[in-house]
Amino acid sequence: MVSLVGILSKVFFLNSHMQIVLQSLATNSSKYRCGKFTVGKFLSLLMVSGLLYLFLHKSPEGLVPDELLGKEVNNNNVRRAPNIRTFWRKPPRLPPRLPPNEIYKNNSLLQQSPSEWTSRQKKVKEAFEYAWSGYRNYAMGYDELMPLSHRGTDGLGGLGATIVDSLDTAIIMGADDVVSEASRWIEENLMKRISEKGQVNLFETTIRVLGGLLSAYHLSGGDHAGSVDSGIPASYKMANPERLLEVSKDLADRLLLAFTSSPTAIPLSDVILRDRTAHAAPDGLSSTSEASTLQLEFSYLSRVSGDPKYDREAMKVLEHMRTLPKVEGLVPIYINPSSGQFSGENIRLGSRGDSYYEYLLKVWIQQEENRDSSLKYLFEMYTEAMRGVKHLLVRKTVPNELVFVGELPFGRNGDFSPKMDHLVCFLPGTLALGATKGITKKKALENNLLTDEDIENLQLAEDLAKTCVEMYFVTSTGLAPEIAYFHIEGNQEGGPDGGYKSNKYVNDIIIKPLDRHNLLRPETVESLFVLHRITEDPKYREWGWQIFQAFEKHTKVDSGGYSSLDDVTSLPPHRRDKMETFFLGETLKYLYLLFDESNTLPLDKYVFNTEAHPLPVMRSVEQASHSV
Ligand code: DMJ
Repeated sequence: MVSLVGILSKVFFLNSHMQIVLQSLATNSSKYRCGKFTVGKFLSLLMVSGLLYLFLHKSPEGLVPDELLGKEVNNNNVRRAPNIRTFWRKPPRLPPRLPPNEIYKNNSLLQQSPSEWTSRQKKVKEAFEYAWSGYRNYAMGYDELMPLSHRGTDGLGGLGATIVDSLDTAIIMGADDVVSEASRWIEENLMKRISEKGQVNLFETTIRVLGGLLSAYHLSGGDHAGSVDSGIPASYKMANPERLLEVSKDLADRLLLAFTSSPTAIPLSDVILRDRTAHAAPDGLSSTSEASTLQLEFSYLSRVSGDPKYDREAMKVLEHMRTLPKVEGLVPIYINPSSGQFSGENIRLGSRGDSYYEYLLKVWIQQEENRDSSLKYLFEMYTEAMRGVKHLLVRKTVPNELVFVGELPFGRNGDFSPKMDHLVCFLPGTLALGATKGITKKKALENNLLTDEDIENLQLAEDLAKTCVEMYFVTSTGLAPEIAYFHIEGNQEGGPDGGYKSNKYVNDIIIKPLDRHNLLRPETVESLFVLHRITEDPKYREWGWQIFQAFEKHTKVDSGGYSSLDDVTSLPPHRRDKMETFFLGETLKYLYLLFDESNTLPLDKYVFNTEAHPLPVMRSVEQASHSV
């Protein structure tokens, strides 16, 4: 595009010069008729020299070379036609070749001006409004949109999950119409739905619905602290906080049955809302991550409602988990609410394990007043677990040394599996947050706040984030598969079999046929957002922008909304007919905040629940006055 514009402007420039010459020829024609050299011949000569000029001064292909944008250029495969310039011009003097990180630091072209980021942020807001319009037009009141078949589906119990998951994103973005529509629906329908609906999953309903309601309550000024720290302009539309709190309490009272009906501290996995009863999953087991990812929401509700029961029940889970045997801080992915013990030996940071580790840190961060006292054990559990991750799960690929987190499906004495779910890509953000506790790396270093272990964890966060983005850049759509395998010494786990872009890491990352779907998940952009806030390195924004563009190109549906994909390695990718609630609740919110120029929702004052709903860090009055 840039080169086309360049050529056109040159043609235009040449034409205007020719017109001037023609005009003067027309007015002074006799002066220029010398012997046989007529006006016609002169014009032909002029045209030939014009064409020659264009040929010799063709614009460069673009402002930024592909390789600087993360697109690998395979020079071996590119055969260029011989060009007359090759004979005429000296080869350009190239800058020294730098490793990717240095390229990003040093390239001023990549440090886009603030207005460029603001315009990119606006595009994310437009994408959010587009996603919402598809949902509103075809699925309003359902949990999720099926964007291809133009209808809704209730996979999460029928509480209008997309609406509640979207509300705080709309508030943060200043998408006022969405705020009005979503809050009106919640005010008019949600209480009734809660009293009439059947089975819901405790974890999903807590992180998406309760978390969404409470975050919107806070941002709307419900606890009288939102406007102080959030950085959201006061002119943006808010919801009615009293109503949100009322609905939150009603929902949480029913969800509490999962805790109080269990014989142990581990809650049952499902609740029948209308009956106010709870039961275990058919196999009797709860996921470890599900049981341990409820505390940010329940503790905040206790704080704002003044009723300690929510916090008490939810915190019992973590206090109990503290007492259970672990493998260097790592835990199996199932737990039995009947016995209160872990079940099996499968250890991973992907599905069913992930947010256990996330909440150890975030619950500790949330209750600032208790960090050095009653909740100190949580940071110790987190620290021990991260040491376990580094010792037992982190490996490097061959040939290019990508750092990844694998699994121990049969415990510490079983074989290591070089498999990593996309879900694991929450970990770079969590590690970075754990290192600086939400302030910038620069500030933490200036104030001597980082231990050697913090610096090591921050480095691991950066290395893992790179691997997560390469899971996107290695495919032909530029979108990551749900699961990747990695090539390690002595274990190749299959090999690339098509569908990859020309990319340096094709031999390092293996994508198996059944793992090639993309559900519009947020984890990588979540980590890019946190890493950008903490390191202030512009490469994280550039990576996020590339991922956003790939979502725009391959998942946007003409009639409204965005769709999950079946296969990220095929072009065009087959679509799955589902827009997950977390695309609006998390993915687009994190992208919007990644491109934000003004530190909205600062990470030392806010903690994002695992569904990206920001809740305030809770401080005692004394702590709050110290930090002012
Ligand atoms: C979300 O519901 C949450 O982020 C959860 O912790 C993991 N899975 C999805 C997004 O991928």
